[in-house]
Order: sequence, then C-alpha cells, then structure tokens
Amino acid sequence: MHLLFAHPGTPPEEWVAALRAALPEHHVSIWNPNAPATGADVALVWKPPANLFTHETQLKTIFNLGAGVDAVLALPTFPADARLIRLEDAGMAVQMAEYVLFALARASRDFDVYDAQQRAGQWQPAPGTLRADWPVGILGLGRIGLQVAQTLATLGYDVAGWSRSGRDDVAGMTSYAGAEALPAFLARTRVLVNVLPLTAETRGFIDASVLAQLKSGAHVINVGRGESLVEKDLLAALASGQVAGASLDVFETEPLPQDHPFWRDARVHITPHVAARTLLEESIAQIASKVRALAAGQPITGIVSRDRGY
Ligand code: NDP
Ligand code: OXD
Repeated sequence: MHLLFAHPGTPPEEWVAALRAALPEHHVSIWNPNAPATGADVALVWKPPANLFTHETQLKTIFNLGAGVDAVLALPTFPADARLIRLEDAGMAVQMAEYVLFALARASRDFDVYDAQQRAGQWQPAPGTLRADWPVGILGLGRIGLQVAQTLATLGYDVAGWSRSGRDDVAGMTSYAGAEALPAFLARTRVLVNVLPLTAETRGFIDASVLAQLKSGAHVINVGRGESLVEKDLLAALASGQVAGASLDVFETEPLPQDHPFWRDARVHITPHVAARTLLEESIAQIASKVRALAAGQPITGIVSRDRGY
C-alpha cells in the first residue's frame, strides 16, 4: 500500500518516521499540494483541505486522526467510494474521563468558590456536598462515553448514559436508549456531559428544550462537538439560573471569537478543544495494525457508517 500523511496542522516528520517504522513494507509520503499527485491509495488525515481529494484521486481508504469524522464527511470532495476509518479510543478515552471528572469535581466540590476565596485571602469551608445531589448524565456511550461513565461510576457518582441503542455493560450506570427515553434521562440529570458525535441528528441537539428539562442549577460539560450545543440557548439558561455553570472544550466556532460572551462569564470554563489529544504512539499502532489487517484481507473495526455519520 502507499500511505499519504495529510495533516496540514502538524509537522509531519515525527508521524511519518513512526509510520515508516511501524509499516516498513509499505510506502509512506507526505502530502504536498504543489507537487504532482503521489498515487497513494491510503491517507491519514485530520481536517484535510477539500483539494486533497481532487488532487490525490487514487485514495480509497482514509484514516481519520481523531474520533470525530464530521470535518471529513462535510467535505463535498470526499470520494463516495472511499472507506473512512476513525480512531477508536487510542488513548483518548482516559483523557476524556480525566477532563470530565475534573470539571465535575470543580462544580460539585466548590473548587471555584475556594479559588475565589484564595484570591481574597479567605478561609471559609463551604457546607459539604453529597454525590447523590450531583447525578451525571452522559450523552453518547461509545468508545469515549463508556470510559467516562465507567470512571465516574467507579468513584460512586450517580451515573446514567443515553445513546441510540443503550448499553448494559457498565456496572452502576443506568442506561437510557432512544428518543422516547430522553425526557426521563434529562429529568434525573444535573450534570449533562456531551460526548456525542456531530451528525445531522445531533447538530443543535442541546437546545433550550433539553436544558429546561435538566434539574435546576444544572451544569453542562461539552466535550463532543460545539455545533451540538446551541450556544445562545445555553447563555439564556445561564441568565435564568436554570444552568449554573458550564465547562466547554468545543464551540460552534473555533477558535472561540474574542467577542463571545462565554469569555466574560466566570461560570463558564473554556478550554481550546484539548479534552482528549490524539496521541502519536497509540494512533500509529492502531492504524498500522489495521493497515496490516486490510492488506491481509481481514476485517477491521472503526469503519464509519456514512448513513449514520459516525
Ligand atoms: P463512538 O462512535 O464510539 O460513540 C458515539 C456514541 O454516540 C454511541 O454511543 C452512539 O450510540 C451515540 N449516538 C450517536 N448518534 C446518536 C443519536 N442520534 N442519538 C443517540 N445516541 C447517538 O464515538 P467516540 O466515543 O469515539 O467519540 C465521540 C465523539 O467525541 C467524537 O465523535 C468527537 O466528536 C468527540 N471527541 C472530542 C474530542 C475533544 O478533544 N473534545 C476528542 C475526541 C473525540 P450507539 O452506541 O447506539 O451507536
Ligand atoms: C477528535 C477530536 O474527534 O480531537 O478526535 O476532536
């Protein structure tokens, strides 16, 4: 196979060296839009420009260097007959669990209050909190959502998860499946964690109606995609007090525009789409083992369904 590395946002040398070391029997090139096409049949991409696919017309297998494939599927040039394969966990799930646990503990254990007290030189223990008062609801129980659920359940949080098909394999988690179960899931949730992929169905999903159904004084943790959350509806819910705070890693527009009201609201915590980073070693190991399987005609997991969008 001939592999092409096409991640315009990252210096290619380290990745390409690791790929060559992992797959010495295959050819590896770096995409250069100003050079003739390489004829590669496999590409490794992250947010590729649309002209990758009009330039490199032999590509039949695309490995996405992330879990979310929304940016690739949005490209009108993405070839209809190409197979799209996403990263499955590859070290991201545990990072996401850490991120969510940190945001949850910050909200439920008054760490913001103590930060403010420190700045004011105050020593003022707040009343203790009970996990029972902080039921967590996780939207999306895939590779990442399940690890988040497992981590929180192990620590004794009251955890529920919602997905299309439901899961019964996390001890201590209550599973809700499908649209008909959504109202009950939302009604028992105070901390809403979004780990859904961005698809036609999940775009704009967390809107005023969803936020209104959460327990009053809710917290929103969005680590999925920004376009799944209607930001103006979150601002309105913060203004009314229905939502008391938010930890947001992803946004409708990235980078978050300087004039966005989120920057100026102390109840909103912002990170620049870093909740789970793509790790070189784990990602190359996963992709290399799939390339070897494909070359041997064996089945692989992680192939994206175009119909579902994830
Ligand atoms: P998976 O494909 O493994 O899981 C997706 C989950 O969402 C599944 O449980 C699926 O249900 C559920 N789902 C999808 N559509 C719907 C729907 N319409 N209604 C109900 N449930 C739905 O994805 P991952 O866990 O690997 O990744 C999730 C997302 O996390 C990525 O797509 C990406 O957007 C985001 N991400 C963000 C990062 C960051 O740094 N902020 C880093 C990595 C990922 P079912 O199980 O029934 O199919
Ligand atoms: C991903 C991401 O989807 O980094 O992997 O957002």
